[in-house]
Amino acid sequence: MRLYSSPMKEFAISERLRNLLCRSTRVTVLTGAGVSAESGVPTFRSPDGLWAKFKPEELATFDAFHRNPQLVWEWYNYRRRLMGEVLPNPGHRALAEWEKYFVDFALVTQNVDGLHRQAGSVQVYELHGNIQKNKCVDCGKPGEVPDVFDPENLPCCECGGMLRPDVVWFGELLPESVIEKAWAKTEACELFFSIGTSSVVQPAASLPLVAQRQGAYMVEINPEETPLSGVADEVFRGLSGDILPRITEYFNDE
Ligand code: BV8
Ligand code: ZN
Repeated sequence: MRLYSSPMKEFAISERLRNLLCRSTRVTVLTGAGVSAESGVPTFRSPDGLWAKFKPEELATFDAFHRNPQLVWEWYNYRRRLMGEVLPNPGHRALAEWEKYFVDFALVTQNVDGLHRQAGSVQVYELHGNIQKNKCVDCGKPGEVPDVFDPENLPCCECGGMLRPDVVWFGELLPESVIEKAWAKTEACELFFSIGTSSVVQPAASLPLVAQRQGAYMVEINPEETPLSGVADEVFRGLSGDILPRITEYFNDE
């Protein structure tokens, strides 16, 4: 395992990665909240992260929504407003470039902020859903929710069921078709990047290990140590918005 740390004055990549960037066709990337941090979206588990103020079991579970839908809607509306004000950063834009460069590129994200698509990525597998979408608790149909609504008058579906954010909460299964495709792309890839994730939330955190076990070269990009750092083939200790554009410079660098 090779480690390159920030500040990336003397940025370099291994000969192995340089060759893989020029020769690989099947490349899969997993991103987490860290990729959106430089856009101003707070991450979940860093000291100033979203969870610092709340506990996951308080907000991102169906029980929490059932117990206190007002509080959960308040939190999602706060995050929706925040995500309406932020823009993709150089890390998102670099990954949109990568999709054009590699023949079979898959972008698997845990993020619900939609910033990858906003940056131009097309083939995005949103493991945990999308914060801008809503669905009915009873019939599952999508539904529109006004930006601002009276917490005493929560949004409902035409069938009478309550509407909820269409994201995957703790204890809920990931959308079957999405996780199946993400898993298949992970099992088939030659090169796998795990970027901006604390590698804690399952089943997403298993993907880099599944890739490595089937023979892919597994790279981590994160300013901090994670449970994955010790087993990754190469680690870039820095910010994705800085490192991803630098790695892109090695494309076609025969
Ligand atoms: C499921 C959507 C089957 C909502 C989210 C095994 C043991 C214990 C528990 C479990 C287990 N297996 C399953 C579970 C349960 C649970 C789980 O994993 N719990 C964890 C806490 C242990 N998993 C589930 O419930 C999943 N469902 O498994 O179904 C099942 C069913 C019943 C019972 C068991 C199993 C569903 C998980 C989905 C939860 N939904 N989000 C919403 O967003 O509102 S998770 C939430 O965490 C977000 O999606 C987030 O993306 C995700 C992961 O967090 P990260 O993205 O990694 O963000 P984090 O802040 O943690 O880290 C940011 C990183 O970026 C840091 O490392 C930081 O250093 C770095 N960084 C910061 N700045 C930068 C940077 N990196 C690069 N550049 C920068 N500039
Ligand atoms: Zn309904």
